[in-house]
Amino acid sequence: MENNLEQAFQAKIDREEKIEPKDWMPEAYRKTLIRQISQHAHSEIVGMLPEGNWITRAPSLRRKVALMAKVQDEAGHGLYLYSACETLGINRDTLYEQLHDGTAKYSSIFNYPTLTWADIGAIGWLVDGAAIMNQVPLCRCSYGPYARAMVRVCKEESFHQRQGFEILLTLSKGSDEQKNMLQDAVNRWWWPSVMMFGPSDKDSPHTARSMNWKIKRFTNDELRQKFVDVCYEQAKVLNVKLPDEDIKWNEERGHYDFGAIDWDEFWQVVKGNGPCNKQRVAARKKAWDDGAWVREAALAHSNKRSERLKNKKVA
Ligand code: FAQ
Repeated sequence: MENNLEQAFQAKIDREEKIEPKDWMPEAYRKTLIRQISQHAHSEIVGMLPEGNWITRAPSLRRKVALMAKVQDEAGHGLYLYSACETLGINRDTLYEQLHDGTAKYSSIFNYPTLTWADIGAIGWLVDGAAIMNQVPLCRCSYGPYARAMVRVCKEESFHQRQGFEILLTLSKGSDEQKNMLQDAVNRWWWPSVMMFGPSDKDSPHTARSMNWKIKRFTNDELRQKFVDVCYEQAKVLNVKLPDEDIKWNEERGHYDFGAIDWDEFWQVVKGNGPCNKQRVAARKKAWDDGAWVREAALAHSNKRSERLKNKKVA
């Protein structure tokens, strides 16, 4: 019986039909989606922190308004993604608990500090750029609610990428000090952005199955390569050097070769030992604790309202 259901499920995926919340699905598919979508939602919310750090110090009103809008967009992405995740039968409080107690991951990239204004540009260009590369294919993910959430997220992310690039382009035409600030930010954000795509395919335990289920449409290494190819050309426009001595065009492959990734650094950051991991989780826990009175007030209001409605019905 289970076998037949599984075959019908896979056939549906192979026909490029979407799986919806009430459809039968293997437990492992459900768990994989909860893991990936919740990690993604947490990343959006934690990702607000390094950028939020610069709202009060943005160099002009125009930059401040754009940055505030971007950070708000990330909150919105987190909310769509938590909602998509809840359709798989897990509630939001449990998801938050998993973030706070460290059982759920979020993207390694948000454990690095934002030291100068150029870092805000570098996040837009490189981090949003990497996010788009990874997320556009997720618009075709086999799970309907996730795929639909990603359509809007991607539209907004591409705008974020452009605002980041424009910040850097402005710096690239500025004083020597501004040009140095730009180069320094790219030096620090390049490799963590390249790592964002996850472990290389040979060390990625989930990729093969997720490709078969059409949750993922490309492997981590395929997406990483596309990212490097695109960024190399964009770096020329910014007149900035990517901090990789080994990056060069490979005629045979039709791609840029690039240097070795420091996987030890990646896993250290994923395991909680990056420069800002503790600070990020502490900030999220504090926000949760500080919001307790709002949750209590909202609950008291909704209990009162249902009581009133019940009394009305009885009368
Ligand atoms: N950081 O076998 P795989 C954004 C973990 S949103 C931490 O390859 P999978 C927007 C992985 O969970 C950025 N952990 O796993 C924004 C797994 O651990 P587990 C987030 C990582 O799932 C911009 C283990 O390693 N985007 O930036 C990372 O098939 C600016 C083995 O890995 C998404 O989440 C990492 N980088 O592929 C916001 C996109 N990479 O669970 C603010 C959706 C891997 O076994 C400002 N997610 N791990 O303990 C995905 O596409 C996939 O989940 C991957 C990982 C590609 C991230």
